[in-house]
Amino acid sequence: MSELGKLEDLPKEYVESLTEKNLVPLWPSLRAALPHGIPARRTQPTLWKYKDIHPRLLEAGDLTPIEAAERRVLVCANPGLGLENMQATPSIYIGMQLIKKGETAPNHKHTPSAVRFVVEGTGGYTVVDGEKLPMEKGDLILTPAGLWHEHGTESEDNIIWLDALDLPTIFALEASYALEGPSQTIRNRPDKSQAEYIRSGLIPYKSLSKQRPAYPLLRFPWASVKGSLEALSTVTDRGEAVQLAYINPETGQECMPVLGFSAIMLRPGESLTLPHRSASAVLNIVEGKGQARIDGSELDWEDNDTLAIPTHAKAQIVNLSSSKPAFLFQIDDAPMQRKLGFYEEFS
Ligand code: GTQ
Repeated sequence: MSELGKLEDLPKEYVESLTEKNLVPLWPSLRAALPHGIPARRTQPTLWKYKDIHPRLLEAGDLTPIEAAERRVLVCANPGLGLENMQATPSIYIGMQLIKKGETAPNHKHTPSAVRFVVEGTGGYTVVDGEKLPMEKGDLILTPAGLWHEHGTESEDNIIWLDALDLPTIFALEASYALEGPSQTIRNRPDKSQAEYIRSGLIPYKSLSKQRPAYPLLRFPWASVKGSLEALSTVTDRGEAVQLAYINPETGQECMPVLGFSAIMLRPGESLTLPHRSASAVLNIVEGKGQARIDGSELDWEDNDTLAIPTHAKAQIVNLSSSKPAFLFQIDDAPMQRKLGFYEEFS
């Protein structure tokens, strides 16, 4: 392989003449833009402990009224990517949001797509496109690009959830913006996970003769996800992933365009090697105690902790309990990578 020419090798006057005309020579930067074999990665394997986040989020609840925050969120920012850029991985934004008794986070819509994964508290809700979606521990709520959404709570409790957004990509495209609107009129009926899409394999018959809706199911209750993982675990060999993908029940495809969502069960004492692949990911621990080994970093996790896995990382997760299963929620950018045609798994 020949050595590429450096910027210093070029006459100063020549480089200046280029700069003046907004031109740049490629070859001094080619290897940085297209490294051989593996991408250049700044993302660090990172753990955000819930015991560090929780008290500071409550403090934010005292310091900043909801009216002054609009969304009261502490962002899990990867130190390798610059905290100010608010990226857990290059494509995944993660925040922890608090709503206190009696508060509402006002109605808005935006170009990034978001999901909410409930961490703590009962009685919360999000209204999406007129549908009131209950939020209980472990429930996944979708707020796709362009749909109105507002949050609130009807209990005495605080409610805390994890926000995952494709914001870094939409922002990089200079396409990120929001609109505010009046509070939505709520349709007085159960959400679709309780009526139209109760069981996998069954969809409303009328869907067959229509264009399939882009976002038919906006809520995935944890109780059914957990029960499904437990059932799957009975037919899955140890060391093989007990993992379920959240999909669009009308199309069988991933439920959001950029980010993908799945739930993982680790049986007592089980160790799972995650696929070595091109996607980055974030894990949130629903319950359990264990360790993640990511590219040589050892991170000890427990209930509600969150961790970042860089692209192309070698990662293993271990349930350190010998008696209890562990349950994890995964966010990754595989859907976008697949659509762009470069998703890879390495053996
Ligand atoms: O709740 O709509 O963490 O718009 C960041 C941006 C949450 C939200 C975030 C948002 C929201």
